[in-house]
Amino acid sequence: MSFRFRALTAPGAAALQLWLLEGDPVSLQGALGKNAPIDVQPRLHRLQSVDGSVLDEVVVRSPRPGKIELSLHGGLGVTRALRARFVECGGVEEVPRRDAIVKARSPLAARFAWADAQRAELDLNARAAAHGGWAAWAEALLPQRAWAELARGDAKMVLAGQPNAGKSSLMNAWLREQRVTVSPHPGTTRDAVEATIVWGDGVDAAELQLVDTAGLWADATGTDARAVARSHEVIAEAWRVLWVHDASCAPGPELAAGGLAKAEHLLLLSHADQPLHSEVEAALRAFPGVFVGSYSLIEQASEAVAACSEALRQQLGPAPAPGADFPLSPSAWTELEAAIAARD
Ligand SMILES: Nc1nc2c(ncn2[C@@H]2O[C@H](COP(=O)(O)OP(=O)(O)O)[C@@H](O)[C@H]2O)c(=O)[nH]1
Ligand SMILES: [Mg+2]
Repeated sequence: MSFRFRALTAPGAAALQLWLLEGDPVSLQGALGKNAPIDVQPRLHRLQSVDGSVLDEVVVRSPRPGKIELSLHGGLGVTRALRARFVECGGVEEVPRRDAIVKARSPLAARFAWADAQRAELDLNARAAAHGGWAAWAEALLPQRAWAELARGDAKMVLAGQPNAGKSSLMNAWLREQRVTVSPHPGTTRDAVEATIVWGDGVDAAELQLVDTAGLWADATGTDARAVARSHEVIAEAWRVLWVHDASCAPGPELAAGGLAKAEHLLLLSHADQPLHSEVEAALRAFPGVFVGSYSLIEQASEAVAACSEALRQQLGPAPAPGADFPLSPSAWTELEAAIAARD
């Protein structure tokens, strides 16, 4: 005779933990101890560990015969002792089925993981077939691909531009704290500095990693050259690049189409409180991506952050609807891209 048990609360230390036990009533009585009160009403009980010492004072409730809910304190020591006792009494632990949902770190991740779990028994080919085949599914889904990266927590928004453009000022404003050194000396930020924010609203709020870079400068040598090389690497791997350019300075070739800037990139002009450089307008016309606006990061930092956020929202378009069949795994997206490439 045996019983099954599983945690209903997320793994890790917490104030309380809740467990569900199911099996034949005799095994369940053995699991809790022969004197344990088993009733539809919640009852207090001193649960003993394998060695006979009191493990915790727990609340036992049996909504129906063969099923027990157990609430106890949430410490990791209590969890270990509880598992040991149940295994000793012949219990078999069920791996939580909703693991991805429990691990989800944002509302967007949780709702996509939930929708994915509903289709766990279907393989990707079956899902693609239900949408008219891989090519048709890919065509419908690819415009929303950025949402999959956001939901996975992999989305990196890299702040790039020349030294002293205001990248760290913008990053600080976004984080609403002094996380990054802001300094008038070029190259103060040597390495890429990352911080995670929760971006977006309600059920679409997702983790977004902001990455501040040292910046790009043409005549760099020594450690500066290494910092510039690192900036290039981070830009190449970015989910999005947000270019920051000091509007009172001449733009570099990186902002023009054919330079580093791409159609999905964003551009913010800083130093709007200073005279506009004569070459900036032409650079704006050549920029292949989305122009966010001109701001003084000294006087209008929060407006600049709101504008970046809004530009990103516009660019991404609406998130996949709740319950939509929207795959998250990178392998699914590789297949979708291959399907589009094969069709072209
Ligand atoms: N007047 C003015 N100064 C700014 C603006 N944005 C940044 N700064 C100043 O420019 C300097 C460099 O800014 P920082 O954010 O460190 O630039 P980064 O090198 O791109 O990270 C600092 O002294 C900032 O206070 C702006 O819009 N207007
Ligand atoms: Mg900086």
